Amino acid sequence: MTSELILHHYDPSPFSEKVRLVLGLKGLAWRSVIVPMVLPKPDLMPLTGGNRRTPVLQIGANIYCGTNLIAAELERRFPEPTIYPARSHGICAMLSLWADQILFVPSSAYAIREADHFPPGFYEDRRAMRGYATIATGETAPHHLDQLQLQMTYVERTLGKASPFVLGEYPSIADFAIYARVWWAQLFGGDQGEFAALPRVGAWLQRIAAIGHGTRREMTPQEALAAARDAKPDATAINVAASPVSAWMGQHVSMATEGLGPDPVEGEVVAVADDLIALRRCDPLVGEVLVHLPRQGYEIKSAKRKDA
Ligand SMILES: N[C@@H](CCC(=O)N[C@@H](CS)C(=O)NCC(=O)O)C(=O)O
Repeated sequence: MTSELILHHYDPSPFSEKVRLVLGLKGLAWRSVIVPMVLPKPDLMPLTGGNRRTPVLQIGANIYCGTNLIAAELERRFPEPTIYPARSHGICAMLSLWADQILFVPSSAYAIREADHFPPGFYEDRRAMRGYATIATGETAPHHLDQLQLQMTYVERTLGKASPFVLGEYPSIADFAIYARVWWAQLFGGDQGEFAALPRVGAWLQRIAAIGHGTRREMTPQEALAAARDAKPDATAINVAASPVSAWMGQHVSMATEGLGPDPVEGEVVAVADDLIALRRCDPLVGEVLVHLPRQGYEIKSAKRKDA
């Protein structure tokens, strides 16, 4: 039996929205597990081994972190329709990084301008995660919106009659990464005409929203943990690459993001591919799991086995 696609996410999560649209484009059925917006996340940690970021994709005992990696894995398993039309992997990766990291800044600062929409402790949690305050008050919100609008003019200039999507005729992961930022900025208190001056962007937003999320069915965290416990991880599907980091194969390592909020995950390297490293780890609650982490933006270090 093929394992179900389980997305650990929460509704007001822009990175999750990006993945939900991939599921929508591919017309997939998936199970939804809602994770808390702030730490602690006791039902997620047994699966990821320390990566708290949202979303996480679980397929049996295979765990995938990072939205670009999750999208690539969904593409590998369900190639049609593609999220990289006309061999656009490279440009998609570049545009996704722009959306995830550069567009991220004003869109998030604007989105979280009012505390009413967030659980208690939200700002403190994010401050601790990033190491700096991310709160946009009423005073700074217009500046962040201005920065976001400015960057969205790049998208306005890219879209045209013959190019309904960022890369032309077909939607791609680049559309979803960019859309997720605007969706997030408008989630609380939009639409107050934030993008009224950008008519092509306005029509494009509606086109992307119409793609939907596929077929979502809720699942409890306990059911998801049981699904991992009952499955065996499988590294054989990974296209192992000859790369400078393949020297890590078989070693016990710690992988942490280079940026703020490192969230280190430890395990034994069992596969190295162009875009990912898979770590095998054992958890008392779920047994053996394979945590797939992106190589992009992650640092890998030798670590001592706790049981050694
Ligand atoms: N590079 C990561 C970033 C994910 C991310 O930062 N997600 C936000 C939510 S949209 C997050 O994890 N916030 C903290 C949390 O959910 O605990 C990815 O592509 O998945």
